[in-house]
Amino acid sequence: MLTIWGRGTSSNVQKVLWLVEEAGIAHRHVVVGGPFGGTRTPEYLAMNPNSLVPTLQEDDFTLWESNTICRYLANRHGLHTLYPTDWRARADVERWMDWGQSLLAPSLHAGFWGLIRTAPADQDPAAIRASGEKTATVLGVVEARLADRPWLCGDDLTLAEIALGMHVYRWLHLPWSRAGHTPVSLPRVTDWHARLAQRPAFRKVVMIDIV
Ligand SMILES: N[C@@H](CCC(=O)N[C@@H](CS)C(=O)NCC(=O)O)C(=O)O
Repeated sequence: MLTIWGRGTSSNVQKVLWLVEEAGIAHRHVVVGGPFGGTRTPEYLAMNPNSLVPTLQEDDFTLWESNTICRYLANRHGLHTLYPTDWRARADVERWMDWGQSLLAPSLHAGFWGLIRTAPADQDPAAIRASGEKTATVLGVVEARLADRPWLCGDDLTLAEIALGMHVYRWLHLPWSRAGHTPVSLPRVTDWHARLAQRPAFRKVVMIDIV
């Protein structure tokens, strides 16, 4: 039996939960991390010594790092549309996954944590605004990429979407105005998000209250 450990409010856990929902992979979900705790027990640390979420557990096999978990599941279940076997097509998908971890997520971090996980009195509006501006600049790369294709890697939704979709959902729905910030309009990114929002798995896993 496949078990996914991690609270569903985590962007990295959402990637994995969206994938298993999207692909119809049977699984058990155990909520741990953040306010739920449970990631510092000897049993959990034996699976994930980082004390972070998500963690995949399948019989005696355990795995951490959300992007790696997604690639493992796609390989394990033969999801070749989501994760192509052609080397160049595969590298294109992986490139966007890496880009999400190294550029998009870090640019959004201060905005998300500042607005959602920080008490109003302690918020730093300038840092939140800078995060909003940086995120829009970074997403400009996606805006350009979508000029001639519906999905990041062509005609099909891939793991590239699964690695990035929740960040765009948050960027579009964060209460930026509380910090005096108005996000620029990125129409192709907004349309791309609207296509994601038509998918039941995305709605179920990602389109939750931002908490
Ligand atoms: N690179 C790791 C990052 C994992 C990570 O930082 N997870 C965060 C949530 S997004 C976490 O575990 N935070 C502590 C907690 O929730 O207890 C991955 O992609 O899986």
